[in-house]
Amino acid sequence: MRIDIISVLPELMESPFKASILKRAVEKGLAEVHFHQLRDWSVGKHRQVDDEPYGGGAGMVMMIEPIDKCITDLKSQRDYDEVIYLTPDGETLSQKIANTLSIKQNLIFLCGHYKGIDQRVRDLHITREISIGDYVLTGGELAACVLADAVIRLLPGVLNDEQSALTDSFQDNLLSPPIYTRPSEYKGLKVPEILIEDWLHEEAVRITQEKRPDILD
Ligand code: 6GU
Repeated sequence: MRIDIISVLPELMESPFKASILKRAVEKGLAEVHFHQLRDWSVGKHRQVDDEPYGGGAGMVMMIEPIDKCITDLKSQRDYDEVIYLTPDGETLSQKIANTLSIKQNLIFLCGHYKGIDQRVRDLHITREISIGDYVLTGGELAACVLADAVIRLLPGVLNDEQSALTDSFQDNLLSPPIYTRPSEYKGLKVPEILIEDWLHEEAVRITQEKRPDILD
């Protein structure tokens, strides 16, 4: 999968892909994430990407021209399955949406800023609008990272068996049960007996498998 992220603040999004599971996914070539500084497609010498809204009102609007140029340029290089605009008035992100996007090849994420983007960008290029919840962030960048994380971890080969996405909360409409690890008692707080019994049984099976597989049924 390839994700192209268009933003006025690409540097805000670099670290999530430089650690842990996402880093490994990128290193293994399972996911490619490319950042594009929108100002590189601005026209004037001031690298302007926003302007006042027609009809007045507070806040600035992201201009059509730099965004259209950037997306058109990307589209000339490959076909994109979706051009996603990250915006608080989009469809709320869910596991189902992440699953759907995880089988796509090429995605564009456009991060909104200020009061939003010129409506004509939406009409011309945007195929899907996604929000990560009912609250307002300073821009779409953190939301783009959340979406990329939710999608990339589902790509085959990204998680190992123990981390398997199939046992995730939400994947089967069941939340995860409470889990525990050692010590069995901490400041009087105990791990439920039954889990210790299960663990003892598993240990017995494991040791038998190792030493006397012939007596196991
Ligand atoms: Cl995608 N963008 C912004 N600016 N705020 C949000 C959001 C997106 N999703 C939830 N809040």
